[in-house]
This record gives sequence, C-alpha cells and structure tokens, in this order.
Amino acid sequence: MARHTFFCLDGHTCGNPVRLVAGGGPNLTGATMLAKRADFLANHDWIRRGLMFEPRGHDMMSGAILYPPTRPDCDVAVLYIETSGCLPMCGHGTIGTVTMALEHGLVTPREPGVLRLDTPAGVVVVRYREAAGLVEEVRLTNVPAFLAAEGVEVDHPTLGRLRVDVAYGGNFYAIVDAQANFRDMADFTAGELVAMSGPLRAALNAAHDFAHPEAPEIRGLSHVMWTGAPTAAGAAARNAVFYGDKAIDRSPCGTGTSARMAQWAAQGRLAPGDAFAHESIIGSVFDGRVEAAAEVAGRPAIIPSVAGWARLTGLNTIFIDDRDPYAQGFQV
Ligand code: PYC
Repeated sequence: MARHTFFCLDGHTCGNPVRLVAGGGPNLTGATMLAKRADFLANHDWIRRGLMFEPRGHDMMSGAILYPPTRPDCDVAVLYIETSGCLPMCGHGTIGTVTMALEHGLVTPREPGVLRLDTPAGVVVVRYREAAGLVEEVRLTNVPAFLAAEGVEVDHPTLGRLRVDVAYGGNFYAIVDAQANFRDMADFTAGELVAMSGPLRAALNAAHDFAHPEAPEIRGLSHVMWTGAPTAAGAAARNAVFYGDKAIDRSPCGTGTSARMAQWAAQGRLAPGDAFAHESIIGSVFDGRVEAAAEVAGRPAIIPSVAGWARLTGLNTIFIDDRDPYAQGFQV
C-alpha cells in the first residue's frame, strides 16, 4: 500500500485547464516521445486517470509531464495527459506548460526567448515574451498541418446528414461548418454540443481510418470542431472543440486552430503570412498564423503557429492513495 505524491502546477490557457506535473511522474522507456507515450499508456496510465478524472480532476482536465528530450535539437520533452488519453500534441497544454515551467525555473532555454519541445507529434518550437519573470505570451510553431479529407458525408442521429472536413493539426479533427442541418455553434449549449459530438466521432471512426501518413501510431479522429460566426473583436471565426468523452475546450484549441488553418489554406482562404484569430466558446482568442507552405507525404500542408497566454492558478500537491477506491478516478 502506498500514497503516491504528485507536485503539480495548476493553471489555465485562455480558460482551459493545464495541470503540469513537476514531480512524481514515472520514468519512461523508449527512444522517442511516441515510444515513451506508448510506454506510459501501457504501464503508467493509472497516473493520468488519477490526476485527470474526478475526484482530483474533472471532464476538461488536461496536463503534461516534462522529460529530458529524446533528440539533441530540443530543450525538453513533453508528454501530454488528458481525460481522453495522451494526445500527440496539445496547443493550449503547450502554452500553459511552457508558461508555468518557465516561471518556475523547470526548464532552461538554450536560446533566450525560444524553447524547442520534443513532443510525440514532432518538434514544436515555442517563442515567448517575458516581463519581470512572468510570461506574457507564448507562440508555438506547430508540426505541419493538413487537410486529410474534404466533404465527408455522415449520418448524424439527431442532426441528420452532415458534411465534414477532416484536418490534422497535431490531432485529427472533424470540422463541422455551416450547412443545411447545422447553422452555428451558437444555436446549442455546451451540453448539447457534447451530446452531438460523440455519435459524430464514432460514426466517422467506424467508416474511416484516419492515420498520419508519416507516423501511423497517430491514428483516429479524436476531436470534433463545431464552428460559428465570431463575436470577439478581430476574430475570423469561432469554434467549440469536443475532446475526451465530455469536454468542450474553453480555449480556442491550439491543434484545432492549426487544423482549421490547414483547412482554410487548402480551400484558398488563407495563404502563407496570413493571420487567423480564432475565438473559443467563452470568447478567448488565439492568434493563429500560416507561417509557410509545407508538404506531408506528398500532400499540401502548412506550418501553423498559434499564440496565446496562460496563468498559474495554484500549486497543488496531489495524493493518490492505493486504498482509495477512486484512486484511478471516475466519470459519471
Ligand atoms: O489546444 O490543442 C489543444 C487542445 C486539444 C484538446 C484540448 N485542447
């Protein structure tokens, strides 16, 4: 019997939670972050469950554990943990992790203002702005993003026939734009969006095998993005991203914003150098930018960047007691 202790920095990025595990994470085996992620999921997943689900977490909980990099060109490696599993990449998680890690001296950049992250999805380069020891803004340059499928038809149990585009921005997204059976995310509550999302994701994954052409371990459509007209000043679009089983991202979603910029770029609505301000369900905004054109396994892609801010909300020493029947959390 043991009581396991995790020293965490709790915060949020533009409204969505980030729990950075600064002490207590397991040693992982594997030569790459994708391999270490697989080791974590196979052998240490109780930690994610215990820290993310109720009673220590909640439906939206999301976080990260830092590791020494597995590649010489990076400063630090990041394992993302979430209610849904271990994402290959998480944008709001990166912004929060980098902010809290820098402010608490958990990472030492080789180059001032720049951190190179070794993530399961690939190298993510972060540039940050600091004032008086506090991080004001983080801009992450993401892995290449691309439109994976366009106009995919699917029958939804309550909405009827839908057409969605599927794009990759570090995770695979079904993007639902305005159409006959869906007008705007503003027509629905967050609870209704959650209820609508699970069946859509399940139907798409049952009919299609979405996999990254260069990293087939990154497989399956994990997120659904419902879109709408922006309400925040300067925003180009609004979105509500569903993840896990019950979560709607409170932030504008970094990998989702990357995926959406790839969709818009593929459809001629954005070009390299263009900005794309993306609004969340609570009105917070990420500043996206198409940095460059790229290619993934011969298909057109973009290099997206996404900027946002995060704030520490507290230091949290969390215990997981083996005697606790909810040591691995629960969902209702
Ligand atoms: O910001 O990439 C993101 C993200 C993924 C899931 C929740 N947020």
